[in-house]
Amino acid sequence: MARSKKPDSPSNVVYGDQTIQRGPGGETHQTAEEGYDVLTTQHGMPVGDDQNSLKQGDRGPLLVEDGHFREKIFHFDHERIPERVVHARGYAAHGFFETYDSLSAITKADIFQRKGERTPVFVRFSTVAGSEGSFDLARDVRGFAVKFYTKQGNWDLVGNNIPVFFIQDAIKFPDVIHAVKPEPDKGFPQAQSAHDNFWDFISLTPEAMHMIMWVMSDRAIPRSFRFMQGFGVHTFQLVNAKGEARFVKFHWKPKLGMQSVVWNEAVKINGADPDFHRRDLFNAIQSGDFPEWELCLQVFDQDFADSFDFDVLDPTKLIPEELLPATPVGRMVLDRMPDNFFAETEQVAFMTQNIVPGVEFSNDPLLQGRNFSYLDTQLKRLGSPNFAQLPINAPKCPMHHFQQDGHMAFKNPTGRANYEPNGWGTEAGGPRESKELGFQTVPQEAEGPKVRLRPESFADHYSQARQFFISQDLIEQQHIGDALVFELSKCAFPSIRERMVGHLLNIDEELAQTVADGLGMKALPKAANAARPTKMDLPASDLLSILKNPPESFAGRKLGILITDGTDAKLLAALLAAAAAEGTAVELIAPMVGGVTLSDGTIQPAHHKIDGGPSVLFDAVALLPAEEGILSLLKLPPARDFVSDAYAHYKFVGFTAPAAKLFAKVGLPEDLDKGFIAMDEPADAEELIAACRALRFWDRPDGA
Ligand code: HDE
Repeated sequence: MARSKKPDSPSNVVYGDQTIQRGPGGETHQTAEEGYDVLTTQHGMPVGDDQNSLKQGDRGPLLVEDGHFREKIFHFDHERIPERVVHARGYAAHGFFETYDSLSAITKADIFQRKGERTPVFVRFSTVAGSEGSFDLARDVRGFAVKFYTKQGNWDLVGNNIPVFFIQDAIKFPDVIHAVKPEPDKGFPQAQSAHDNFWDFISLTPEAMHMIMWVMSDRAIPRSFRFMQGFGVHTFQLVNAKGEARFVKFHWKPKLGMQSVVWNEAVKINGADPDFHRRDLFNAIQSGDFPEWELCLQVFDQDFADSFDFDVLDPTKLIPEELLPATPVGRMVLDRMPDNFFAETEQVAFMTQNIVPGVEFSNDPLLQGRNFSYLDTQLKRLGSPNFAQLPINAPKCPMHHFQQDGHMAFKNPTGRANYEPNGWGTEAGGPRESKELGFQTVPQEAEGPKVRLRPESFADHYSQARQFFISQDLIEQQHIGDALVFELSKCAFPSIRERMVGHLLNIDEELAQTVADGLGMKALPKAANAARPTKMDLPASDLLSILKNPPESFAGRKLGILITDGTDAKLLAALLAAAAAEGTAVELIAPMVGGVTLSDGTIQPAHHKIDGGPSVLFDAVALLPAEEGILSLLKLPPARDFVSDAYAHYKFVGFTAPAAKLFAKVGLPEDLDKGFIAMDEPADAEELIAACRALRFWDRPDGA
């Protein structure tokens, strides 16, 4: 074995105001003597050297007695917990729920008793199919899970951004999830429904058709979490102090309105910024632009439920708001990011069975099945029955019980009473049940034989699918058709495509024909056998459309401004001021991140180098190049993509005259449409921002 060489100490280096000490091998030593805390092991022993493991001789071998090395690597090896089996990729924030008025007439839930009262919440948004490291803009349902830390315990409203679901009975959940996840022999595709297994299952599952209309719509590619609605999906019950129960459906409505991206944009965003939705929520909250939703309730009784042909216990159905308005009862504001992603976002354990007095389940078989699932999954993920002791899961109200011990028990009872009844009195005897304050299930009749049967009232699979489709704006209908063609084109088996078109024939013949044409089918297949014929006369519900319910402002959105050397400083300042007045965020893009020299000689740093700030990351763009800067832009492919993508994605584009050269280079029509706003002088800045309130210029015939 080679003898060790004599250490030859390299000299220390100076970075700014810091002197970094170098060891003999050139390694960095920043020591506590320089004012830092002393680094210790988990057991508190101060560490003398965190750069080198203990070796016999300076070139090894390693020694087993190095406890610090062993502990550090051991802990690292165990850093991961199992990701969620569904909804693995998520992002969360803290905030509060504020009750508008007392709802004591319909529920005794403490959270709804007092006007203006604020209850802390933790909200996690997620995609369903992808793994933890997948990209944000998958075409997928989004989870919308809210934990209310009420004074009567935690209430978890574990919902989605779509008000209906794929299946009617929880026993089918493993099947639908297996089908959408990567195919087991191949291990791909990741975070995508565009593959044979998914469409094979779906095309054999007529009850999924209503949900399929939603997941093929723009709802499945939201612009960000801040622009999504949320839904409790199932019918729940509210119970008042008199024990009177009513049905309820929960809706969350975003203050900023709804907004989605277009599919071609989604595909490119996933490459440019896989964390697009995470970054959006993080940046909005950190900059004080707190997202807000209203909680709205559809409350109804059994007679109203009986007035429908469908069953309110069927989670593939919704109640149109035109028939029963959703009344706002409070608002939720997200105003604080977690301190630590793992401790809070990863370890938060939502469970549908977490309800509070005044809220009860219905007999929806999907909800009932979920109530079994979530406790199991948390034990698997968090590894101990004490997961409710983790700070993110612990209630913020007093908590007393006799459960004890187990892995990682760190809140332990004192005293001798760990059972009841006991005779140790109020001082030492521990807690007791309360008929008055405690949860009492409202007594409800149940009857019938034990059966494995799907009720007949669940049999109409097409009427509401059709109703959703005809409620959409024409552009949205076209997107649904495009999405179906895209997804089914990824299926290698023609039989699967045909089965799907067979279902579409029961929803809307024109849609079926469009999809068949888009797939290059020579003839239409037979319509699928329907357990119940489609009701053709259900009226459109405009409130189901995103585009029919536009926002009034460009607030909360983002403008990307491309600048070069020589950009007019006054024009830029005017645009920044107009955006700030609207509440629009701005990011600057330049050929180099170090920035440009503006017309008045000031150096303006940029947020992005041009290839790191493509136009897909912004809701609208402005190109403010000067003559002296345009020539270099013409040579840059990312600058050309910046323009052609903004055009194809129907974006509003503000521009100075020199930008016309770039437009010509990428082949935009000479006669620019009204989505292009010329910016000759500072006053034009407001015109651009005003135009952007429409979010997109859909009248561009050759958009993506
Ligand atoms: Fe879930 N679901 N789910 N789900 N679900 C989970 O619980 C399950 C369903 C939803 O951000 C799991 O903690 C079954 C409908 C959200 O942490 C698991 C069924 C809706 C989240 C589970 C459903 C949801 C989950 C996996 C069929 C909308 C993420 C990890 C009966 C109303 C919560 C976990 C978070 C998570 C089971 C159907 C929403 C395995 C069995 C319907 C938002 O327990």
